[in-house]
Amino acid sequence: MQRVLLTGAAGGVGRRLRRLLPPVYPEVRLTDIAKPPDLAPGETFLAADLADLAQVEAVVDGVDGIVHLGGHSVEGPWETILQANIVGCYNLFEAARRKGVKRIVFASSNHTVGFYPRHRRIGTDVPVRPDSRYGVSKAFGEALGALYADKHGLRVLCLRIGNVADVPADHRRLAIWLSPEDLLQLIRIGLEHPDLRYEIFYGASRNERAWWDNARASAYGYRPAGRAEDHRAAALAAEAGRAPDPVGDFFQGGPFCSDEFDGSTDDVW
Ligand code: 15L
Repeated sequence: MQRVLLTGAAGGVGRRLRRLLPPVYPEVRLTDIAKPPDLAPGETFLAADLADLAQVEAVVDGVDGIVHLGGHSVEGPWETILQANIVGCYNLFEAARRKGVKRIVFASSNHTVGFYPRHRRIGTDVPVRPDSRYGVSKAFGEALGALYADKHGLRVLCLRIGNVADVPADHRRLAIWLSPEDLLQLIRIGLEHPDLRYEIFYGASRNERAWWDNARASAYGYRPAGRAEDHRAAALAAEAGRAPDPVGDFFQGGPFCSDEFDGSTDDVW
């Protein structure tokens, strides 16, 4: 794997990966809708709007693998999600097919399964239970990845990312935190593992409070090094003064579940 494209390079996760990818991959091309303000002299950047297929084809041309972080990374109005995450994700997979790209690592999200309760441990084989339009768009991306793997032979790894940060930010993130270094380990499996065709992994570090069974990732050799509990005191201190959220605190997706929740059904509990 020589030439790698990183979409969403200007975002928080993209910024962290820009430090970690170049020592591993000789040629990293960055893209986003607008140039990152902190672009370093050696970094190669090409702007593209994911909603424009011709622009996406131009940026994927000549790369071997793609790490697709691009799109809208939280809940948003339907039009925003539609263009950035549905149309944008389709354009990315279709452009990759047309240009002969071999592998895609797709940044999916824990919000594909956010309406599972926290007391339930789930693998990646459960039906999706999205907690937002954003979560639905990520489930769409996972399905699209399966289509392009089965029909067109792309090798695709979908990462249901918890929360990428230098340290876990709060109580919920103690269960779902993913260190940037562990994310790199997962990406390397997606871009390099010879047996990988299509898989879904959870993007989480070695978190003792995890709600997820990440056996598929372990089977491919994932050995996370980050341990959320090492940061427990600071994460719990960050909770001080937070108002209780009965819906968000019960379900895995947290505030994405309580946002717009209208309480009109008991079946979800
Ligand atoms: C996500 O999918 C978001 O991209 C990220 O910004 C966080 O909100 C994260 O989920 C989370 O669940 O904490």
